[in-house]
Amino acid sequence: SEMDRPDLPARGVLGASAPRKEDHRLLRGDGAFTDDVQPARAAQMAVARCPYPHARIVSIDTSRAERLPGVLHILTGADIRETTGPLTVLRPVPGAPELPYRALADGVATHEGQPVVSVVATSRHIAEDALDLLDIEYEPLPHVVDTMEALGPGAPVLQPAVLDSNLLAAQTDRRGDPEARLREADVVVGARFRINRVTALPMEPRAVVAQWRPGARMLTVHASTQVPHLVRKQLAETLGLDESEIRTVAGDVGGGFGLKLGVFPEDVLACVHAMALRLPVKWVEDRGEHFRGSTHARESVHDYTIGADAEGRIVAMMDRYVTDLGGWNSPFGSAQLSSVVFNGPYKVHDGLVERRVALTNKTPIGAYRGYGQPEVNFAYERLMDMLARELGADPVELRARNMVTQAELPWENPAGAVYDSGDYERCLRMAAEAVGWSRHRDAPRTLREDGRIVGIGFSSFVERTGYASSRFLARRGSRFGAHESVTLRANRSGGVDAYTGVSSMGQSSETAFAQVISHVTGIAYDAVRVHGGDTAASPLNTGAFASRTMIAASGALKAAGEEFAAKTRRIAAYALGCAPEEVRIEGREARADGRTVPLAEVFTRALTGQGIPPEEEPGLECTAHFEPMDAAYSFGTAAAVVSVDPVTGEFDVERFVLAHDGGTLVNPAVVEGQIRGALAQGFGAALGEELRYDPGTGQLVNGSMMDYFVPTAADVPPVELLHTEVPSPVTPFGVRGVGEAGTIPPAAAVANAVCDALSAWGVELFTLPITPESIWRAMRAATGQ
Ligand code: SMO
Repeated sequence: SEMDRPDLPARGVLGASAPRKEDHRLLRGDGAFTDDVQPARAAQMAVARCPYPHARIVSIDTSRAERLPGVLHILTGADIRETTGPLTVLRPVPGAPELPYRALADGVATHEGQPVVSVVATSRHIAEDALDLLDIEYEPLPHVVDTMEALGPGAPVLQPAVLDSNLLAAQTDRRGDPEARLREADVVVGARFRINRVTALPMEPRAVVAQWRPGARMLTVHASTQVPHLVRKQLAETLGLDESEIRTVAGDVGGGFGLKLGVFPEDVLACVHAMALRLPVKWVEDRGEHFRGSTHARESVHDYTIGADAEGRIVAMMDRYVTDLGGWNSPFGSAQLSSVVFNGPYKVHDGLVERRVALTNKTPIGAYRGYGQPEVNFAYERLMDMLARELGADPVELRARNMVTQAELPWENPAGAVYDSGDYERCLRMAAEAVGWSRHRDAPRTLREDGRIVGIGFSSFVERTGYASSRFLARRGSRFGAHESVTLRANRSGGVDAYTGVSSMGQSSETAFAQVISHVTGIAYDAVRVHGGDTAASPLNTGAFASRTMIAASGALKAAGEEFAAKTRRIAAYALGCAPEEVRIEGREARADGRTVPLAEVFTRALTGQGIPPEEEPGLECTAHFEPMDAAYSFGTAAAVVSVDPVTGEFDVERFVLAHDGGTLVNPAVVEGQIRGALAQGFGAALGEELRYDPGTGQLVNGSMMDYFVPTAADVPPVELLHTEVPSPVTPFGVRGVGEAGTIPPAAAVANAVCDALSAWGVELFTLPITPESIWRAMRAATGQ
């Protein structure tokens, strides 16, 4: 019944767990990351960063640094103001005024770690030594690091030239009259939920190598990025160059996770230095810089309320939240998907979501895998359990009663998101069954022999993947579209080279794209090679984020593949002396009626123009662009089994089951890897990650791998994955995105399990991360101690 669409593929190469094409080079240490780009005579850049959360730059004296042998070039904010424009923002916060941001602080720095001076020298260590010789006089200004205080009276205003408070923007989506429904509701639950500030922490930090050939007017920029074509555009705008004068290349990218979603100050600085010096300039971020100078994520405060009638039917959902943007308007900040899916999988007519965006003197917030969805899931799923307790209802049945049903889809939520298709309840039932919920439900929550109490918690979610059409984006003020593209080019070995702007960052696009091309054309999977991430060798595209790559690219792969196969058949038919309709492409051959011609011969004919039909043009190269008609919504339910020591708050996640639907699976092994990887990041944020600022000094106090919790294999609980495969009607082949789902449910499922175990005390958790200490404190609060 899942496969009831005739246009869906039977499981062949599309749907197989094909071995990853990327693994050969990566497992042999043969990956080519930005740091592997080693041009002769490359100069190295180091960056002096503001040590204060908020400071006026009174003066900069670079003379001592300039005299250090080996120092080649130094830039300050004044130089940058003359030579570049502000960094352009890819996706401005809707409704927000522009906050011009330069690659180096222009008079005032608004966060610790903001670049102030950049130095290029013959080696990185000389460049770093030169930083110590810079005489920069700062006048520290009053700072604010707490999100709610930043919006309160008396807070220092970060952008006084543009704003009279730290409220950058406020937006409300509403449908119906949720306030009236709440007044009439039989039960209302609500709380303030605090989401921790975390960071994506890719294994490879950011990196850039810029090379300028003035005679050719060509700037070649190798960068570790998810969006080479967008970085090219942003660099052109900021540097005042023509786009044709820039080539951006992303080689292997050692994790992006949303963090590498646009141009950063250091990219611009490396280019400015390279153009001034006429030498290649390289910068590779170190981990300390990464913690302060890249982007953070997630930090937000949700005041969430749900009202229901006595039967447990939800009558209103309201989320008023503040998202903390940090010190400037980063290219991709502000957790906008919290608004889009604020009601999760639950059917509600009357709803409201209000988003306020606050500036604080902290590292800017950027995108991070999940992009707003883990945050809001924690709030609404905690409240679903609290609602169940208020009503004396089974939390599984309460969820099932309120989920949008398969028959009701497509369905538009109060924020205007159109959920496309799915069977939400089925995933919920699968997860509940897998953890033995019906037995556990009625069992007393008593001490086990080891002094622990076992609890089970659930989290159901709907996840937006891909992100809608360019028309929708234009309404929201986005500066880019929604399309993907590919060029397929025949080679004389009898294979296909595919060129895409998508860079390879762990999402297996080379593997999955080759599967789709092979499926559409009939050409052997092994004969398809995917080249990604080079703006000079790929048609214009959007990039790899928002779980969107397969959703958008599959349409381009399909269209280009069909055109490519049709011409292949016409030339093969000419060679075989038959009609094109009689030709089948199989592996590395074209066949008709028992006779075969190797594709190497067909493609050689095409590329030489010798031995092709007279009306046929030589060459065999097809480019297609595709824009999906809307986002697809993945969904699922996680169930956590947790044991808690009620005295100390120590706990273990003993089992974690995720029943998930990613639509048609192009490569199940890749999907499983994507989900497990995202779950690890979800557990990190749920169980320990938290970037902490000292309110007195405004300093990040745990900005190192020694101090910041990152889950290791030993910290990630055992995970059991279950899949359903409901095809999406809005995407080619019925695919949904799968890259981010795992980040969404861990926090809510684990918190709900802990609260289930400790329900006799009425313990409720409202804050992330969940730690033995936070549980112990919640126990004390609940028992009035
Ligand atoms: S947070 Mo993702 O790379 O859209």
